[in-house]
Amino acid sequence: TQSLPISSEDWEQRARAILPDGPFDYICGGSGAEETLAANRTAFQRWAIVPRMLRDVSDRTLSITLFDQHLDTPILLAPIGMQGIAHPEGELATARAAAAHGVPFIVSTVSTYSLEQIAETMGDAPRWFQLYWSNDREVSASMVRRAEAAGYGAIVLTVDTIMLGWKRRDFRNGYSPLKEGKGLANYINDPVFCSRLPVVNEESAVQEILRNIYHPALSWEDIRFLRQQTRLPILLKGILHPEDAKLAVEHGVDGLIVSNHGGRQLDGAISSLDALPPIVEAVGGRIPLLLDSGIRTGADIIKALALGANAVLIGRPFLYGLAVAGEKGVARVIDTLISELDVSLALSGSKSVSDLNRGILTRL
Ligand code: FMN
Repeated sequence: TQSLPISSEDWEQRARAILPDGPFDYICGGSGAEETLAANRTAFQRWAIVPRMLRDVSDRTLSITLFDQHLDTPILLAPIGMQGIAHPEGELATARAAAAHGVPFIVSTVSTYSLEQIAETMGDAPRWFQLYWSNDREVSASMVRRAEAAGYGAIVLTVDTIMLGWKRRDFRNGYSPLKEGKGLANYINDPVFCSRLPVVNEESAVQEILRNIYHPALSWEDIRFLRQQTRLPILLKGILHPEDAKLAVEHGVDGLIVSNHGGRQLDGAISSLDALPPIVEAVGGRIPLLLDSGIRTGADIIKALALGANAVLIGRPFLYGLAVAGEKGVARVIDTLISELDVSLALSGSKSVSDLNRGILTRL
């Protein structure tokens, strides 16, 4: 048997060899000309770490506190929908690997298994629920109630998907994972959603989801409604403009995920790392800031934290791990990233991820 890969590039190559073109391109690709996808990587390369020496870093910690919860590392697994296209065990395998590492798993609205089934595999391990807004807001409210009941610790509302990004690869392949039925579980197990269907079957569910899942009318008014539905922390995922960050704080949002959806939504959008510093300034420490899109190495995490992120999410790398080796693959991706982060922290001359600051970075 081939040994498991170490780098995210190797994982990607192995996944490409296993998966058909449709699912692989859907996972790896970005929108439009994939300029934002590329920018997410070059942004990290434009910052360099200027490490400090002779600082006795024998006693180190990667741990952080987020919403009063202790976490062993500043890493979370990003919400990735329809994981059944990568591996038959999908989110169940991911959930087990995340739970074993104490890494919070953010479960997508369009997961292949229901949020309750996923929660059941996780015991007390930390998990958050990612909400795709529904035009029928009672459906959104119902999903939030279910997430609360199933022990999810936060609601992540994704705000950059009011329409589907323009994905040339999927057009070429004629591929649509939702239509393959891999993202229905949370809908067909939702009493409010099902009460809207003429008949409860896969086809009518897909039609109803397609009517509901794109919501160009989304506005701050909906945030007010969501705020009234739950006492769980609410994070907005997909904020890139500092003015939106300020508005989020004014609307009682508890945290932000600075993200361009891994370059899958607005092509031409700013990389999330470049968007971070102005948002850090606008928010002024009032709420935690997380970042995703392009995190691949321990050094990337050091750079994001030094620029003011409190934690980061990883996306595609763990999904490649899932495709190649199921739970073991996800576990290995998490393990190697944590080890790399620890080595990078020590060699940067820091004892704690929460001490990192701009003083150890230079802009190239
Ligand atoms: N973000 C969501 O908020 N909900 C989703 O259901 C969702 N599905 C995704 C499916 C795939 C295949 C990929 C690659 C990303 C998806 N995302 C989704 C975006 C991720 O949460 C995350 O923002 C992105 O993958 C981070 O970038 P990275 O892949 O470069 O690490």
